[in-house]
Amino acid sequence: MNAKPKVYISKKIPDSVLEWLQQHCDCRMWEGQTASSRSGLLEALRDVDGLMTTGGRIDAELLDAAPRLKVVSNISVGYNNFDIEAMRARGVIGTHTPHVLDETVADTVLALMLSVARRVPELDRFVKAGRWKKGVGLSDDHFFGLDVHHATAGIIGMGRIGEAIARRAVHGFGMKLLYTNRSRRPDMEERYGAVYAPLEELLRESDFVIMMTPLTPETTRMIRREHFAMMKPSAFFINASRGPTVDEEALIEALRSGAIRGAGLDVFEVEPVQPDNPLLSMDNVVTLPHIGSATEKTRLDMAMLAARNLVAVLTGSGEAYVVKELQA
Ligand code: 8YV
Repeated sequence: MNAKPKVYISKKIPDSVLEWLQQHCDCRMWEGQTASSRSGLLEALRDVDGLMTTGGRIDAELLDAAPRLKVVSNISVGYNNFDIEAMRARGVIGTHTPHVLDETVADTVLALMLSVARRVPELDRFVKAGRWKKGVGLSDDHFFGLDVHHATAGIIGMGRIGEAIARRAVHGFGMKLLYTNRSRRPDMEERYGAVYAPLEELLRESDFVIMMTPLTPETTRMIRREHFAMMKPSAFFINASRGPTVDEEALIEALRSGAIRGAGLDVFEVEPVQPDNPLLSMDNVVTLPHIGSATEKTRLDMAMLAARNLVAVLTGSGEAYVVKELQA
């Protein structure tokens, strides 16, 4: 009988997934609470056939330290951590976890929209600080927010998650929908009345600008100072894609100057976000620690799909979600 392929798991995964993986592979898992050091990771990869990971950079240095490596299985849908050229040059396959997180991330986006527009965290702090001394009257407009229902949402990046947001926005909140995407989506236009718009038009007309595009060289710093200047002063900027799709300095400036009304952010240029980041002291900004997909069920589903992807590539049996740039 052939020896089982060796795999290294660089972050703790649920027991049930590890047990399943152990039936097919000889597994070693990083047990630390914080991420392993880069040198420790490279050392661990010396004799493995597969790596299961979340987000660490997969570049030439790492690949050269892992001469047997055949597959890197990301426990995420995004794969901007892959150096595609370096992986292609060495024939290393990369897989990811699409589909299973779409609805959960869309829920997070709606949570950010509602939270920032209706000022939920800010007013929660107000109540808990014992500052609620009288009823909120008709003229107490410093407590008022803006409506989400029937507002206009502009989705930048109309993929699977964008569609799940569109469904909630249109069917749940009666919103009007604009979108930009690499290619037109007639299905979205028919199903949700979504209107395909050039970026500038979307920015000018949306009450909520929602970043959902993957991070690629083309989308890096796609939204800059001039783009915030085009947005309505009453508009909210929502980012649940990747921090570097936006010039964060420009976002900070737009929030400070009142060029836009607020922001809901699950992602940042540097993560974990630095404690002195000005975004953290703004009442009109709602922040989350990159938890778009973080529900119990979805994180379990993602880990299981990543495990299945790994085994499918290593054993040559079953389908794997190989990222499109590395497909044969
Ligand atoms: C991940 C994500 O959980 O899937 C993605 O691309 O952003 C999240 O779902 C994140 O990468 C951390 O592992």
